[in-house]
Amino acid sequence: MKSANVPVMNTQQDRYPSRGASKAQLGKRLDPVIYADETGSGPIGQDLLRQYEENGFLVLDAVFSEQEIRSFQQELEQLKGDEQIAASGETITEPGNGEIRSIFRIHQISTVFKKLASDSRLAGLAQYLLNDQVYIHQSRLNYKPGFRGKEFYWHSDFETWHVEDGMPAMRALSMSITLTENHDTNGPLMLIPGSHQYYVVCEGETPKNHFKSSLRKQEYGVPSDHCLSQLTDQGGIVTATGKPGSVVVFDCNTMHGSNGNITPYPRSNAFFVYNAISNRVVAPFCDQPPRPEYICARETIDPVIVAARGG
Ligand code: 6CS
Ligand code: FE
Repeated sequence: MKSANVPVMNTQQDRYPSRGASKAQLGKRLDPVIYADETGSGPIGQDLLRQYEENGFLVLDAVFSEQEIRSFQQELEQLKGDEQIAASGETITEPGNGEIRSIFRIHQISTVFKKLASDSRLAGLAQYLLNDQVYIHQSRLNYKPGFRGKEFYWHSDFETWHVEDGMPAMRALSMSITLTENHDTNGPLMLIPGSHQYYVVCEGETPKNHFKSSLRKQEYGVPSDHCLSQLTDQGGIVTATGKPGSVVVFDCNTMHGSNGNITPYPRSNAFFVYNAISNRVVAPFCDQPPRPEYICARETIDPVIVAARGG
């Protein structure tokens, strides 16, 4: 049995090679966007389904009630002030100051967010779009505090999850729930419509313990300027603004990022990443050891039991 700290290079055929000796280029997506069996009726109508397939994301407004939102916001503040979480080594702080940037594993450390992760409005929709049972690959709160909240540079989550976590195919999606108002000024999520149809191959070797820097400021697994320009020239840039309680559903491969926040108003969101059970991670497609469990579920892969809305 190899010890955990010896890189276990994946010998499986790599359908989405990136980094290492790769040259920056726009590859093609090899997997469907919609896996749903569209013969029956699903939780969203045909128009939203087509929009998701074409753009790679959907913005759903007013999904949660005022009361639900208040409970999420109280939990957001409670977790931020939790000394045990701060000392856990699993919290990411903002570059340049100790302010909380991200807290991971919220579906495990918080009763409120554990319930939210299995809510049918989220998990039920994920199961439908991915046409499989789903598990939480990663969950997190991104606080993006006011005044000095830093950016999340452009990236495809899938490129990181494939290369560094060993996610085989594009059969996963993220749901971002707005917890504070996402204005066009306080660093809202920006997405490039249609970018999910290209696999953006990145250059550079994945550094050792890359997650220790990438979650604060990502410099590897990011598109070249030329590739990014090709995507934005084609698809433009959409900012996902919304009041608390709205949901952005985005495909694992949709190119996205967000600017810094110098306004006094935090831009805090909760993210749940639903991966199809049939797409569980294998060994990383790079020569680094697997990332820790709080960033990528590997030991604990439990299918989400979808609960009735708010149930
Ligand atoms: O490395 C990751 O898994 C994380 N990085 C970003 C910027 N988005 C996805 C995910 O949270
Ligand atoms: Fe991301």
